[in-house]
Amino acid sequence: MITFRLALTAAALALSCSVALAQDYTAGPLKIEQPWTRATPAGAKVAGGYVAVTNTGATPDRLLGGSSEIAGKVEIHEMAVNNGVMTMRGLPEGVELKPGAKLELKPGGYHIMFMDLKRQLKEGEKVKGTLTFEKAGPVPVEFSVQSVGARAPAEAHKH
Ligand SMILES: [Cu+2]
Repeated sequence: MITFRLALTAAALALSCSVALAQDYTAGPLKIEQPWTRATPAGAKVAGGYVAVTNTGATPDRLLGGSSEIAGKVEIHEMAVNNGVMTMRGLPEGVELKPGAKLELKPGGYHIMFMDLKRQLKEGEKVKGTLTFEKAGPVPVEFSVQSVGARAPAEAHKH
């Protein structure tokens, strides 16, 4: 009887979690919150990736880049407005994670750039990848794929 009830509970949990929700990760003093990306149109060659990283440690670290099953390469980029024009530039040195500070990679600012996309990204799926930090090293994460126009990751459900 107990086994039966457990199985039911597991099935209910699996159902309520079928939406691709963004997840949190930790790597040493780094708190990595809700990596996400957006669905892409057919034939797109690049996609942006977003995440928030809090450095709870006493020493700085750097987000250098990463890798992903869906991209030929993964870079860290910055969007900035120059003379009224939105431009994007690669940051080969990555971006600093100051002790005690939270860095948000989000649309319109710092972002992860998936280059040489190998396939189309579909809303609701999860994409495996790693984020590479200077000190914390490579950290495996999953990016949840949100809608084409999403500005933020889907809210995490409370169980
Ligand atoms: Cu970019």
